[in-house]
Amino acid sequence: MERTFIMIKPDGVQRGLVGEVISRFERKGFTLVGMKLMAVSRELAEKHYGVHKDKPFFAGLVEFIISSPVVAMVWEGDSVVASGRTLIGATNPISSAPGTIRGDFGITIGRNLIHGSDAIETAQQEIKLWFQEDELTSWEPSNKGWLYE
Ligand code: IDP
Ligand code: MG
Repeated sequence: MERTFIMIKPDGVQRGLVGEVISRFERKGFTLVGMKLMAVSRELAEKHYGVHKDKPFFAGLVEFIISSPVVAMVWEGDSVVASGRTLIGATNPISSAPGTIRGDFGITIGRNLIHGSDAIETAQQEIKLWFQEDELTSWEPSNKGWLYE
């Protein structure tokens, strides 16, 4: 089963949207296998966004991510990486489709509420970066037969 790393950023937590985000992944049918509220270290934030280290927004992005707690999660399900990105919406919330998390709740790119892994390989790296193996729990949802044929 595929897994993806989802993080509710400081703006999502501060704006009281944790339940809203979890609810959207739950009602889609995905399975939560790990979750923690945490203060992010500068080292972790820099590693997580390492691919953007030469971009002009990198320093501000890192400051933002470490400024207030985030909720880190791992979700599981068929095609959850791509589908998670669809639920989240385009990077810039002003042009994210209505019905997506960013489209419904965000305005500017630097406060776009949520992170989701962009590929299966990235997801595996990010899950390893953010979670210890024993912080993830595999379990069989009792409604699985009603979600998958
Ligand atoms: P993604 O989160 O949709 O994958 P990326 O291009 O990987 O988007 O950028 C990572 C994060 O960096 C974005 O979610 C956003 O918070 C921030 N970011 C990207 N581009 C800009 C920008 O032009 N100004 C400010 N922040 C940006
Ligand atoms: Mg990205």
